[in-house]
Amino acid sequence: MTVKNLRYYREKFVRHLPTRFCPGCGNGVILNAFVRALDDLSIPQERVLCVSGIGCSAWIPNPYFSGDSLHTTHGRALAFATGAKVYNRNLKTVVFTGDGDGAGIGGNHLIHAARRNVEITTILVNNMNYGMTGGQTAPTTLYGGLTTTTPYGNPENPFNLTSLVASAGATYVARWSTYHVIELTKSIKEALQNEGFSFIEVLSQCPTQQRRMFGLSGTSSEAPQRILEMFLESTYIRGQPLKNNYLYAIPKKTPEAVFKSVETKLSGFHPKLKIVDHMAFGRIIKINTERVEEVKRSLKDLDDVEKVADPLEGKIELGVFVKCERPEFVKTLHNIIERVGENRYGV
Ligand SMILES: Cc1ncc(C[n+]2csc(CCOP(=O)(O)OP(=O)(O)O)c2C)c(N)n1
Ligand code: SF4
Ligand SMILES: [Mg+2]
Repeated sequence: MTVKNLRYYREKFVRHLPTRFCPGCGNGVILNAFVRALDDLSIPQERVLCVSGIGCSAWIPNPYFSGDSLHTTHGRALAFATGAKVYNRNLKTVVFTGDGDGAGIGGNHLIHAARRNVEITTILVNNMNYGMTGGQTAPTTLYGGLTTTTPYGNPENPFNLTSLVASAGATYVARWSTYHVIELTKSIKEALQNEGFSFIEVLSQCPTQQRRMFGLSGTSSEAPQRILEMFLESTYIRGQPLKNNYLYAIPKKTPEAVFKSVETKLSGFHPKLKIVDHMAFGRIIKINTERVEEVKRSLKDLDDVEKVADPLEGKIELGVFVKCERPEFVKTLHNIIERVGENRYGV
């Protein structure tokens, strides 16, 4: 990936308008990764059509991307994009959608576009809630998550979107987060070159709504950084060597209140302790140690600790999950149209 001056990308690819995104929102990071991918592949803007539905994430291309875009109705971006692609196969058609837009109201379009293997790159911004309308629960909200419609915790389990889309038939499927910008940019480049349906889920920070969701009680200005660090803490990358020299203590009270007793209990092991935010467990104590099994045993009889979690417990897998070839819908459709014109039957 070649890295140019930020001003270059801004002048070339971004409309100069006041931003509507809240401070620290992940949507700007995703636009940034997208335009870098286009630039790296030397895809001219005139060859790109961005399509979006409704939601904060739908604003990434429209109005901010300086190129053709179609801002459609809630959940229907993929239906519009399919029509556009059938009409003009030469367009690089890219859908920006949210988790509510793409997996809730538009969930059916998503699985069928994947099944058909339509050559569309879909970037689904998963901020785990309906950001634009005030932080309601989405089909991606984590179990127990606090949203405005689940103030006592979400009773539902979230979709595993990459598994869903992979099993529906997409030929490129990946998941990254707004922390993993280099990998995300590389993935967008791969998706844009795939002759078929490409799907990238991006875990994205929505400080405005996720402060409540993840119980981040600090100031609003520190939330974006804390959420990004939480994405790093709560994920692992498929195929990369995993560290096993740490574990987590999930406290019964606040981690600050329990820190001292954990430190005292483990003093003989000389571990490094740190309070971290974790998507599955909230604010917990991370214990770095080479003597994991002994530390685990020692913490078992500490009253202040609810549970000890292994490194991978509750973590979300990132990476590229599918990269394969299958007949593409629009190409097949045009072949059929040609055969109909020539009155030829059969495949
Ligand atoms: C048919 C219809 N139903 C409901 C709405 C209200 N609405 C606007 S945006 C939105 C949710 C968007 O959530 P998501 O796709 O996750 O986008 P985010 O704002 O989180 O990026 C809803 C329900 C609408 N605009 N149209
Ligand atoms: S509500 Fe969330 S997703 Fe929407 S602009 Fe604000 S931070 Fe971004
Ligand atoms: Mg959302």
